[in-house]
Amino acid sequence: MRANILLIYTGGTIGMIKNAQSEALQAFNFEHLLKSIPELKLLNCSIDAVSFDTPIDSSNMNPLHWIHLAKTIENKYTEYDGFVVLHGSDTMSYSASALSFMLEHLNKPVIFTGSQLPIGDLRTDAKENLITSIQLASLQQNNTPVIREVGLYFEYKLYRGNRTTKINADHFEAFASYNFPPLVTSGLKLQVQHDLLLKNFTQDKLKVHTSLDTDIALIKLFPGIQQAALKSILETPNLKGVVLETYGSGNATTEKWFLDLLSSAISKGIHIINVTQCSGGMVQLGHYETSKQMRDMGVISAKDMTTEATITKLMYLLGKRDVKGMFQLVFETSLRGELTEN
Ligand code: ASN
Repeated sequence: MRANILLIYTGGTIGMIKNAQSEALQAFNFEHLLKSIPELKLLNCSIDAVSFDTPIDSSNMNPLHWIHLAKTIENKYTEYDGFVVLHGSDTMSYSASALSFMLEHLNKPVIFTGSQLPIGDLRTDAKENLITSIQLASLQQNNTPVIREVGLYFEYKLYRGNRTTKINADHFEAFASYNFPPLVTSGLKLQVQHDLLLKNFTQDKLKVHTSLDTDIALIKLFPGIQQAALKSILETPNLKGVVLETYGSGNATTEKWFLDLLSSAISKGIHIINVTQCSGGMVQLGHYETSKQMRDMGVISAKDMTTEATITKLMYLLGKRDVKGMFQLVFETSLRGELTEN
């Protein structure tokens, strides 16, 4: 069966051109991008495309754009077999993570991709990234999509979107997924790791969640962090959740002022999520003396989630009314393959 694919263009380097005066790269229109890849006509699938009215550099991405993306997919869900989202690389891991939570019971592929060099550049990585993403979104077995989750394809690898992080601003290999292996590797053939794919064989209809709560903060610990700075963040009006980037397997200073600030925030109903600053590995609260008290006061473990997945999961769960009494349990459970349960 010839798959129907919807390309959703949000902007990013892939479609950018240099401003003649300032020489800065800026987002350009979608027709320019499509004209630059005549190869798309050779693919064995039919492709339609929609574009953001104003394509953006992904540094301008925000939750309203995620809602727009999720609704676009919802409105076109039955018409298409797969979706490819063209997105700037800077915040692609945040968007892919957010969409993974927002699209519940997804049973079609949503593949994020982009490039490090614009499509018009002679050495561009855009063509391979885009063409292979479309092929991945078209993969079918017994007339059903092989990939049924949000993925991120870049430089010969398809990763689970909510496991990725941008690791390099200069290399073509811009993304990594340190805590989960690639779902597909593109060599002479597409090597699909079927056992790693999410098995969403659900009969439930796609459910799109658009209520995201952004009353949150991200705090990265460093030796010498000041009480006044932490206190002022924790006293932000309406604050509902904090992602705390800790050391190693979830460790932090045991100074009294620090633990007192955390425990008073928790007693005010603020959720504190402990995620590691390390690129790989897992938070294990109580493994060291320097995380035991946080565990005992009710700090939540992000386990081996990325910061991107932790932040977007926090926005998603704070926006859901039905998890109130079970917030910690739900946060520490894998909802879309974003963490390893142990
Ligand atoms: N600044 C660009 C963006 O994220 C970077 C890229 O796409 N490579 O939109």
